[in-house]
Amino acid sequence: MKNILVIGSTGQIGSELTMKLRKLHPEGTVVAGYIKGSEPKGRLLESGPAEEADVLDGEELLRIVKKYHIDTVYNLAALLSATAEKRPELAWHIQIDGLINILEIAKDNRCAVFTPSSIGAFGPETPHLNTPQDTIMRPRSMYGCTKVATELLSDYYFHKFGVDTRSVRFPGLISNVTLPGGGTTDYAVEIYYAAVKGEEFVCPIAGGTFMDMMYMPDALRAAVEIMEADPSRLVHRNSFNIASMSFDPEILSAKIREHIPGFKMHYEVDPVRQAIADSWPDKMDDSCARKEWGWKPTYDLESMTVDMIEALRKKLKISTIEKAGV
Ligand code: AKB
Repeated sequence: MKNILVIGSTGQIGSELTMKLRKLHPEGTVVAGYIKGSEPKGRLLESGPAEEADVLDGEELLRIVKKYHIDTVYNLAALLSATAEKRPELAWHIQIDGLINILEIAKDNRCAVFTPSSIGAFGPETPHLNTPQDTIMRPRSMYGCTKVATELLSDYYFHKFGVDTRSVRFPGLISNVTLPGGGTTDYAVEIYYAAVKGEEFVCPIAGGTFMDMMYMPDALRAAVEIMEADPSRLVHRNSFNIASMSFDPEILSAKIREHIPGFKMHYEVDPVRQAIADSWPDKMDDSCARKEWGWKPTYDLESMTVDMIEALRKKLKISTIEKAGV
């Protein structure tokens, strides 16, 4: 029986991961942790317990871990890359001071911990094509600094104290349930909303800028599978490159146009996001994840685009009806 705490359960990843974990572990408990102001609603609230779980409040986290006999923590609390550039101290506070609170509790209460890293952990000196698992990591963004420190701290607590920490370096994640916010790769989500609504998309990332991207169902599976992997096979822990597709805004808009022929896009490049994107890999090599725990993506750009358009057409139609008060 598993008892899991998802910190950041109302965010882009958390809102879907919490529901997936509840389906996978009906006999256990999956606690939806949230911060004040972003309380869970609807099925997320109704399908299991929810607790205010601020990573900066260690006492509160400990109370939750003890109350539900938590054995695994998914720590998804983070400011994404563009927001972290605006509020660097807060990003460090949440991502690192918060992580230490979690790791200390995990050490004393024998919890496994998943804290995602990101393509943002790499920097301009990193090889951008087929970025190796083990390579130069000198990010220039605060988000990147926190992700490298997250990987190091997570490995430190494993080697020093035996805390079962594992993680993946997420590419930009594309999803249709909860919008991301403040990320460099957000454009690849927003473009689908604009296309389905029949709006022209203003792209903040320049044509020719390639980044790794992944559809949310694959990302959720990766988060679950790495935590279920046979530990004796893991040479690495924090954190694994995982990849499924790489594209630039031109390729993405052309793919959308195959399904929505009238779709239009023009560029208004955001210099902060562009500088971050330019420093990130174009395409990562994920062979270690494939070898050590059997990672394999299922979606490519075509199958993701078909699914995104269908899901958003359904979702936006529902919200139109709701707005109209029907
Ligand atoms: C961001 O753009 O900041 C995130 C990420 C790639 O980690 N989506």
